[in-house]
Amino acid sequence: MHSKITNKVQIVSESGTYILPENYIKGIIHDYPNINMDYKIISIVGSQSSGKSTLLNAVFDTTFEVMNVNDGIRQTTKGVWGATLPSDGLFIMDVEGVDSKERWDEGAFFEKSTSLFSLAMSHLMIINLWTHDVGRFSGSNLKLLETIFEINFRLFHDKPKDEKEKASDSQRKGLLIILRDYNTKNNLEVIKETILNDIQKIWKEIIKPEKYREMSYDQFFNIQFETMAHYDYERPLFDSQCKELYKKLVNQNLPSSFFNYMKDYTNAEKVPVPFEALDFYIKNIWKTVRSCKDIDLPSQKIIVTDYRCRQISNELVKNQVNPQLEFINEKLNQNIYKELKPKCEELYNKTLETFDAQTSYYDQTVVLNNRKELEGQLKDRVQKFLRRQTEMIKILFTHQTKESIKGLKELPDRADFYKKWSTTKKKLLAVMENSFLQSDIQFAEYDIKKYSKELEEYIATSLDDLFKGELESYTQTFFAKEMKVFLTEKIRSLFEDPKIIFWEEFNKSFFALWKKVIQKYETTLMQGFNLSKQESDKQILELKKQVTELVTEKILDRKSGFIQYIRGIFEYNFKMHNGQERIWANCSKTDIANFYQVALEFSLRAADSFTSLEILDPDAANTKTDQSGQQDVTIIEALEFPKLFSESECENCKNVLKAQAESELLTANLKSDNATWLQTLTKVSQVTKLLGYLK
Ligand SMILES: Nc1nc2c(ncn2[C@@H]2O[C@H](COP(=O)(O)OP(=O)(O)OP(=O)(O)O)[C@@H](O)[C@H]2O)c(=O)[nH]1
Ligand SMILES: [Mg+2]
Repeated sequence: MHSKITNKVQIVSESGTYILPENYIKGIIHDYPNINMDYKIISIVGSQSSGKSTLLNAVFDTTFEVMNVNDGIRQTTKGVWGATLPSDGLFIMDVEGVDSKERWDEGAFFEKSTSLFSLAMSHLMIINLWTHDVGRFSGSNLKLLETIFEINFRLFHDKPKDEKEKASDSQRKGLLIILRDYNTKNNLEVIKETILNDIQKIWKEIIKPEKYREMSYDQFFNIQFETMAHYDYERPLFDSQCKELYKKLVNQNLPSSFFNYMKDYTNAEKVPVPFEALDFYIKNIWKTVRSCKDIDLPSQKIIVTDYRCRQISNELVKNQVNPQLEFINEKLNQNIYKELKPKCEELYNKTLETFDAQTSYYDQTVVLNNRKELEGQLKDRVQKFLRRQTEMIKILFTHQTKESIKGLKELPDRADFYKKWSTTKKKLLAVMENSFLQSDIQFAEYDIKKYSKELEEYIATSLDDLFKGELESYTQTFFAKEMKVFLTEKIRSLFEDPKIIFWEEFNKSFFALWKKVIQKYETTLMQGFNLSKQESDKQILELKKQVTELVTEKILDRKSGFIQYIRGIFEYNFKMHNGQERIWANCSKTDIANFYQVALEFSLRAADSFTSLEILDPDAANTKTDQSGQQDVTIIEALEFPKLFSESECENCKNVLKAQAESELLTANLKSDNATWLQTLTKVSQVTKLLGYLK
């Protein structure tokens, strides 16, 4: 007749301790997972030794302790017991009888506790009454009903819904009054009326909280009746009534089902909590009952849901998440982890999927809060991973950038520098960006773009700086190798030549050199460094600047010996002719004055020429031509030359030169005069000699 029954189990001990074994509910849910959202709890209360356990055993085939007649009238069921009929979706609770003689002072409190507990837990509470007690209601029977009504107020905080909605109100409890030892001499209708009148009376008399004052008892309870024949005297009838009772308790589709009033309830309304959380729910309610606090079933549901969600979440973290995190952590300890994104995403999705599946039975608002917490935990951990990963990417690419720069610097020439430089830059940026993209985990909400941008900037700036530096150093090297040595030597030799005006000769040599080398320089700039004509011209100007700096430096080096240098020019031009020293004695005063004039003017011009740099621009496109048809001087444009010697320095030098020149002139004239006098003397002596001959 009955489905398999799990062993009876004690829920609350005789002393009032919650003792349901931890794995009891787990074991049932493991074997009968369908029970989770489809079960009902039935409890039985009534006076001691009123055949409660006997009835449960007869209806459900359970094995609750029953009194042995030979032991006399003594209490049998201690505390609260339970048994599950998994295939029928029933959880039966057998409760210690009320009015027990064994419990003296503590008795009333214990009775109230077990009654409140049974009422809180049950969908249907069976109230076991002796038929012959009805009408001459003994104190204990009345007291029991009164207790049930009173304690019911402690189950809820909120008002039940209004009259119309009461049928679907899950807060409504089923009360099944079973009349024992009922026989045909009794009149059920009269008995029912008697009981209902008594109930009405009790309801009126009990003290109701303000908010419930206007409500009737059937807004809280669905009261039904059932009769049972005498167990000993009418056993066949008793047994068939038990079978009927079983059907009405198990088959909700029967019109006579005791759970008919629940047929419109939603699944969530039907069960207080999923069966898997029943142990925690029972424990919690018992704890609340014993601490004399109001129960408030709706918040108990939330507490249990919250607890279960936490438990599910913790178990997931422990069994699924942590090992995976540890695995990823290990990988990150070694290096950048390429699989970080897919691994983390898979972990995140799978964990939440499992969480959702396991919590689908619970109140979703509570579930959602817990889900968010779990999401947050996962996000936190993954963010930490991302921090490490991005740090490693940064280190890697900083290193790679430095290595690339080293490689570019070490290139043997600059013939295709730009090509190699830009390939390196593009490749570095692309690989770097890809590394970050591979670590872009959406759910972690980690601003990876910020890091990628930072690194992008670093790489770009480093390579751009390298480019600028290389360009500059190429110019420097080019100047040093191709121009400096030659020009230095040239300047030195020009200063040793008194026959020339410095700039005229310098520019000739400079132009020749420029013509020889500039093509190579320009080609490297435009092909090797990919400069535009304009950029290249700018760079060429840079080269010209180097030339002017070198010339300036070399001229200024000679500042202290400048007067001597100019004097050298004067002396050479005055005193020498075709590499031979002039013989003043052979020169007329007029000649001397002429030589003097030419040499002085030349040396003064030489002195004047050093007041400014007069390096001509070898690239001057439009050299001006003056009226005489001679090309004008076109100084290298766009460069600010320092003055070599100031006007006054030059003037001073010229004055010194003039003074010295005059003294030279004097000497020359004197030598010439002496020669004339000597000549005269010689002539005189010759005349004298001749005269002597004539004598
Ligand atoms: N008159 C009568 N006696 C019954 C009936 N059912 C059981 N008994 C007897 O009543 C006695 C008590 O039975 P239990 O089933 O242990 O009663 P109980 O209400 O569970 O008792 P506690 O758990 O101690 O409160 C036993 O001796 C049964 O034989 C019944 O229908 N009519
Ligand atoms: Mg019993």
